[in-house]
Amino acid sequence: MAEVVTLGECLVAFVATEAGPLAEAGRFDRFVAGAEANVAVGLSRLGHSAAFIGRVGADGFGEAIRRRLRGEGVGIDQLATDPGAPTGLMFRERRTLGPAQVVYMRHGSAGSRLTTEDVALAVDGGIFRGARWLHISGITPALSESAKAATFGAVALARGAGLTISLDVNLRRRLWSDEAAAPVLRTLAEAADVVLGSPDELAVVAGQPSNAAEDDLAGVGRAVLALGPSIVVVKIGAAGAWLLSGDARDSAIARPAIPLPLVVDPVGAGDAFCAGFIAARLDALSLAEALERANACGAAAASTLGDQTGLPTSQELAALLATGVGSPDTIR
Ligand code: KDG
Repeated sequence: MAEVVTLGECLVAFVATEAGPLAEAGRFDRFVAGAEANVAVGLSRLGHSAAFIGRVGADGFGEAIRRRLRGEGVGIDQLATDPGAPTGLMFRERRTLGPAQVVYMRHGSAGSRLTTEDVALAVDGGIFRGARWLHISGITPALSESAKAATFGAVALARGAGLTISLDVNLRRRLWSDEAAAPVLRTLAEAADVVLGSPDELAVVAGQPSNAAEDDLAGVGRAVLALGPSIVVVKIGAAGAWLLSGDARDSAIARPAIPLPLVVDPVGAGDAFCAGFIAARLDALSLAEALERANACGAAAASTLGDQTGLPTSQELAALLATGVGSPDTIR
């Protein structure tokens, strides 16, 4: 029995050990990644049970994912092994300046072959029994038509089961264009209770140009809120986070980020943020406290290499919140 259910593609990520262009990268560290799996691990470390629906290939990478998720206490009874396709992989360079290049090897992967039947089987198997929350991201519907249908299927079944639904927009422009993504993400946002995203992602959900939030962030937030969710959370990275809720349409809550002395690897920080936010809401904390926890989890993740490495435990999070600063010396 898990409090939070999520679904998507869990990948193996190879991250260059040294900063520099991918063309020159000769050594890589191997990590388990994938936005929704990162959230599940984040929740588990924060003391909340999470289960993951997905597929991996019948290969060593799939086994690495199983071992990792199982070891973190994530429920993987509904993580199927697909003998007909490999586990998805990604390669990432590291940059000290400018955006880092990512190469996916996930087209036709096992994870992208998720189906509505997989979700229905998981639900018939009782995955929603005792669950309170479904978390989805905008990556899964970008993977394939069947994964898109699986995402919508999960949302419909979760709605019927009375779960709270969160959508992390996670617009991946290497998987689809803004034009292709907008109507799909919008429909998912309409069905969600909580929508989280960066300003440009939320603008796309709102049907506006991706730079619309530069001039009118509040307008973009309100446009997403008008689609139906009761909470819209804007992740602004180093500038912290901001939210609008249906209870207080005109008054936003903003919280600053924890200043980091060094951003080691920002990838996965958004997932850590989601885990912190969901965990706080499950703990019945206020929206402001949820933002503070989310920011702290994001900072902790960005301070280490790999998506899941720095996801804090409850004790680590408490220590970070108590000191409130990002110097490694202050994290006890
Ligand atoms: O949020 C981190 C993810 O972007 C990363 O783990 C890989 O899921 C991934 C994706 O599709 O980009």
